[in-house]
Amino acid sequence: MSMITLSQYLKAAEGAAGHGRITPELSTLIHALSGVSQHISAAVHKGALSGVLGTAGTENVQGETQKNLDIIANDMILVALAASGVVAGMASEELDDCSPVPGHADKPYLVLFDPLDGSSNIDVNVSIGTIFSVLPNPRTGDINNHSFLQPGTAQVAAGYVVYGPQTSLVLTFGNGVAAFTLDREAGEYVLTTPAMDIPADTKEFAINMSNQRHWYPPVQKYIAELLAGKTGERGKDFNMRWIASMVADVHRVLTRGGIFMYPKDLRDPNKPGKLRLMYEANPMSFLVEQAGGKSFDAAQRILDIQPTELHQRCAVMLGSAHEVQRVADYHL
Ligand code: AHM
Ligand code: MG
Repeated sequence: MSMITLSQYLKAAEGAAGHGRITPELSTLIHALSGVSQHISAAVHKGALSGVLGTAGTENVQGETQKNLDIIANDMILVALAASGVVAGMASEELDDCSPVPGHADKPYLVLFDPLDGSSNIDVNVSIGTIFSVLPNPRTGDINNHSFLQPGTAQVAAGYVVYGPQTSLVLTFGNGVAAFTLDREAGEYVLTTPAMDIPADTKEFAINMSNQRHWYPPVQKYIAELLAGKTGERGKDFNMRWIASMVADVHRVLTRGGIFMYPKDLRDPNKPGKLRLMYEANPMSFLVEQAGGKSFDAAQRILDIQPTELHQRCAVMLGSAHEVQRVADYHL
């Protein structure tokens, strides 16, 4: 079998017509992320043996308890991206404010990331991941939080790495979605799925059912019809899967279809969902749309949301086009 490594893929894409958005600088940035993700993967793989498990005893800006690995992964990515020489600033789930790279305010890219998504799964040996979103540097002077407040449609690249039974890197530059598998011995990612494609129909859904009593009526109606199965309105049985790592749940959707939902609910009307727009919902929505799927919050296409805050939250419904459209229609 002839193998295409990530380096070869990026090199070819840099020169190819129709891939105008893959500049050599963007390629350098993806190389930096690829390298650091291999170190994170190694630490995750060793688990308790590498001393990275457990709770750090601190909280992030959102009041969530930080795990040791959240902080370790965050620091590793900050260092790698700053050293890449092509990044002007970074923002992360684990940082209160953005982190400009000193002396690099003119560099072409800004990166937002969730260093270790699915934190509750770290200590129990279940798949977790790193999610990233790359934006152009608006070059309006110094880098501050405002520089990052661009809608998802402005992303020039997005992706994630899932640390599961295999470590996989899934990438888009706005021209389809490619998936790579880490060859640990060779120390490089190898192209294993050149074009991910989400089927428009599905029989699989992912939602945290324990929140059912808090949902708004459109979500109640939609999930009730899925649960009704063959004899109900939909005339088919649906299966449920919930890993509780967005990165792993979305990876399943990209691999074989499905709908993933984290709706806003009645508990706190001022909290529009749990997941974060800039470094969870936007990159995943870009990937899902590039693979032929759809992505909405409760009212609109997620990629069209104009952000007003770095850590803002939104509702998320993404995956197989027909199912996402159906539940979106119930909301509209
Ligand atoms: P995290 O970024 O702190 O790990 O939180 C986000 C995670 C998502 O990966 C996942 O979809 C969701 O939170 C799980 O929520 P729940 O605990 O309700 O199952
Ligand atoms: Mg997360």
